[in-house]
Amino acid sequence: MLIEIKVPDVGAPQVDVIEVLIQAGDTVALDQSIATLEGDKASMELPSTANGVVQQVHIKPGDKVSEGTLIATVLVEEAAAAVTESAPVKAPEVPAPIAPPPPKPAEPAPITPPSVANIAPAQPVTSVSNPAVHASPSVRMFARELGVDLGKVTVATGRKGRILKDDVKLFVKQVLAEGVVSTGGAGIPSIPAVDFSVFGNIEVQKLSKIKRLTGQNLTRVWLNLPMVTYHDEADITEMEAFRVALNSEKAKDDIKLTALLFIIKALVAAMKQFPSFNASLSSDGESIILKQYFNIGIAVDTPNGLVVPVLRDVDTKSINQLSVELAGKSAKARSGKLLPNEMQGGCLTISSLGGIGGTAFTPIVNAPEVAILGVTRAKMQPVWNGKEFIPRLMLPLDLTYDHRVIDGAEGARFMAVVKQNLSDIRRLLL
Ligand code: CAO
Repeated sequence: MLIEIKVPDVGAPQVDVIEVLIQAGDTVALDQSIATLEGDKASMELPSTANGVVQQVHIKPGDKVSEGTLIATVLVEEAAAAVTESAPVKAPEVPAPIAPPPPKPAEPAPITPPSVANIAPAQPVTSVSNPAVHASPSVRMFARELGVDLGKVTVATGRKGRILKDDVKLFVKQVLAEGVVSTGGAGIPSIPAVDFSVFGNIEVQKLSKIKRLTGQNLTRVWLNLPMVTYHDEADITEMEAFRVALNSEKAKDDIKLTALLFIIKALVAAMKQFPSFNASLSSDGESIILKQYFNIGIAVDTPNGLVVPVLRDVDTKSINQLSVELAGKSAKARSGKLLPNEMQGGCLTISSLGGIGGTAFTPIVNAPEVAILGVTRAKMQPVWNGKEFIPRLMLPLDLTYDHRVIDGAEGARFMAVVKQNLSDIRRLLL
């Protein structure tokens, strides 16, 4: 026989239909939620009053209904009908507040120890009952079952910003695809998803694995390290003349010396004077680990993204040796053949955009290292020598450091020594 399920006394003259949870052909059980209604003060799940098969659904989201409005017709077995017809309507268990209380201030991000590995560990999604979010009890239950914190679901496609089941599913899909929770653990809301196709034609390209891992690592560093970037310029006029002379001598060999090789040497000489630049913060943040080896990472631009091969024991190698090693490692990096151990153990990194251009930029520290040196294009500039302006080749340098380990004055002093070493490379012999 056919049973009509109607809106019971909901304590309000009229309520809105927020979600319809059944469709024709569905089998419903007694007490199963079939729709979500929302009044001025609360939202409620409407339970089925019958066991059977839905024949027709008479409401849709957005409808206004009142006591007695027909919700659905359900075909039930004769025997069950006698029992189910008189089933009472269940009062809503946990009414969701309509006006959410103001959100709690975000908790500060825990400073997690940086790790050498590039892959951020996947954060488990936590099950947190968050009364401030706007969602029906059935969606809350669904989220609880999946262990999803509704507070982290930023796409809410329901009316008045209500989170629907599909929004929770989308969130879970995104988390699984990314391997991490996109909020980055600092209580920072993630950037909402936008359907760009609404504004014009689009093409979706998958990020390379290197780009995805680099992105995760950079985000982690950005959130964990208080970074400062200090800009300065080194006069490399003499160094450049020497470099050009050496290169013309070596024209018959395959070796080409670029400014970067001298910068590597100048940096290592400064690190010897400032051990805190050749250090890492211990994982508990209580001490500094000073390194007695000098390995320099070089950021290399490859078709698949940024990779950082490490030149080991730079202090023991000549500029010629370093030139061969850098050429070999950057070629390997560009052809994707660099081995993982060739990218590990760096003490400090150089990111040189000098071959491309630029006047300054703010590189991000390659944690757990404590600093990174950025280099942009050297340029002839008029420099005042006390009597007149003379043309000098000036190299822009950008030093970003972890302010937990390095103070501003120390950063400036370190940079002064790097500059001095580059301006008079005889100092590298000392
Ligand atoms: N000022 C002026 N000219 C410079 C220069 C500088 N600071 N640095 C390099 N050049 C010149 C070189 O002398 C060379 O000139 P010639 O062709 O006339 O000989 C030319 O620019 C190209 O140099 P290069 O880039 O091939 O060589 P390099 O040793 O300077 O750098 C490497 C090697 C691997 C670091 C570089 O090729 C590279 O990949 N840089 C990009 C790094 C990067 O992407 N950093 C960003 C990280 S943050 O996203």
